[in-house]
Amino acid sequence: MKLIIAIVQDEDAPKLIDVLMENNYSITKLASTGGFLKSGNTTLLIGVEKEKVDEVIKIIKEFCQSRKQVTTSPSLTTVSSGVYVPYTVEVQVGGATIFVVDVDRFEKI
Ligand code: 2BA
Repeated sequence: MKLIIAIVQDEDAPKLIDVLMENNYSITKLASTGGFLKSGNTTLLIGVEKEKVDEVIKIIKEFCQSRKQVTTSPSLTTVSSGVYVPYTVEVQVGGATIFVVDVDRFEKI
């Protein structure tokens, strides 16, 4: 068995969860926060048989899109002045960040 950990954008999560549920996958949804943007994203835990991993990833690819996001970062203008000036940074946030890990043991009690 495998555990798929998928970090997706909040906007994509509701539809993705619906489709995965319709396809009989069990899901746990966690509200998470990206370390860089410090804004909300969604982490899904999906436990599946090994043979189903590719199908789940295919569904995630289909329903999660990459988007540009703008964030503000403080920058030290000069070392001598020591002044922090905020500047905007545009980043491309991926459709999904996916980890597939081995599950040593799975039990429901
Ligand atoms: P965040 O950490 O908020 O990152 C959002 C986007 O900002 C990233 O998109 C990337 O394009 C950019 N970014 C992240 N760190 C950066 C840095 N040090 N310098 C410049 N740009 C940076 P994605 O790579 O698609 O990641 C989306 C979200 O997936 C991340 O949100 C984070 O929550 C998660 N994530 C990505 N890689 C991860 C990893 N290796 N381990 C754990 N979580 C990860």
